[in-house]
Amino acid sequence: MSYFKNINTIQFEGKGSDNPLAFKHYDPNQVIMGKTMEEHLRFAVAYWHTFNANGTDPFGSATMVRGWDQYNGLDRAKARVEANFEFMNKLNIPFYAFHDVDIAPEGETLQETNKNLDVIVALLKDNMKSSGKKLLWNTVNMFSNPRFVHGAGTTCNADVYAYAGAQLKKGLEVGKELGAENYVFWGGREGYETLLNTDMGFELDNLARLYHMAIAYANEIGFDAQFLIEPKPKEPTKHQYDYDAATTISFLQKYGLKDHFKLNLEANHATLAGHTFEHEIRTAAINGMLGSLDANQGDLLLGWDTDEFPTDLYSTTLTMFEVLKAGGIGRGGVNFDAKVRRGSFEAEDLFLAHIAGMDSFAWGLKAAAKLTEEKILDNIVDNRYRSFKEGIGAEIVSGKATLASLEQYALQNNPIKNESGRQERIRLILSEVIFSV
Ligand code: XUL
Ligand code: CO
Repeated sequence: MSYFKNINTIQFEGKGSDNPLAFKHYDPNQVIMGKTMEEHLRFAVAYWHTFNANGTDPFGSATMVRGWDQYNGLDRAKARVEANFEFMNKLNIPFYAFHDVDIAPEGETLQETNKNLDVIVALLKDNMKSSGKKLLWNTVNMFSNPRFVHGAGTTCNADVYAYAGAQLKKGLEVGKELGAENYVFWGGREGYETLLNTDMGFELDNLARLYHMAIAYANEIGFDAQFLIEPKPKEPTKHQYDYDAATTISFLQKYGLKDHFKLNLEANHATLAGHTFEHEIRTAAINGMLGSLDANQGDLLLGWDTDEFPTDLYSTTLTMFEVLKAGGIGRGGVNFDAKVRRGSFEAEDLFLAHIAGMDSFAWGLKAAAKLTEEKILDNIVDNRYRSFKEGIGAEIVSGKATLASLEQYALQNNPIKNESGRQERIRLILSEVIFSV
């Protein structure tokens, strides 16, 4: 059965094309800096936004009725599997990502839930085999069900903690069964509302215990996916523990977990934390912690996670510049953790939105490659720090300098001269590069 009958396979037609259902920039086979675009970008479809979301918001009900909505329960779950592979095939997207509850309905008991998962995982596995599509990552949703009202790994209720452990165990088994490249932890309810009723230190100790158990179990079953933590500063909790890349890295370091994890960074989470996406990526990269990307964008006028498809070329360019600088995304990918707007309710919009995201990232990649190959920003940065290449600067970098030698130098170096950072000029150069590719 086809769920997107009126849509044909989306082809690369190039910049001259006026076909909305074609790529203008994403040419999977185009080689850039020694790798194809497909290898650089490793795009993934986010199951939850594309096959589960229906346009509901806090003020209104669903606006989107999809082909699979004619079914219920496990039948609908099976229909979504079919739709997922048709969608990936038609868009030529190699990866997908899901939460356990996205792919199979929760039962009345853990036993029933796991049975439902087994049915769908077997179906996914068959489809992956015949289509060659891969799982970028899976995760378990330990935030939607009311049992997680006080958290999962950071709950005050040991029975809930035990349930979370059981759910996580199954998630790791599912990941292994489907050969997931990564396994993601996003702690939606791992945070708190008020210290008046919260033992923060104890909650963090417990969260670390859960991660240690996950590492032990993955080793035991031979699940070799890269573990990723996805930082977010708030929403749904007020103070989320994995606030941003830096906070998450220090947590991992404190608990002896750093070697077992990398980060899954999301653009809109970065902006909620008061950072740019490129800041978060650079922070991860300089600590050897860049894992994968959740690609989306927020709205400057709204203070919550709007999960829009990424179309801001300055952001996609700087994102891909950071990725190239870090030597690539490795086992990670560019996962569209993004949803069509409530008013974009037609099935065709799912395609148009992914095309917009993929073309924007491909465009960004081309611009980033030009910035990198022509050393446009590198030359600017190198020149800016040139005082550390010789004289007193070289002594500082080599470790020869002492406070006394710095004082001796400073005493005879008067006046000190600074140079302009030329930010405005550089921004215009960036615009020129983006619109030249
Ligand atoms: C929530 C979010 C999640 C994670 C996976 O803001 O980004 O969808 O990516 O749980
Ligand atoms: Co995300």
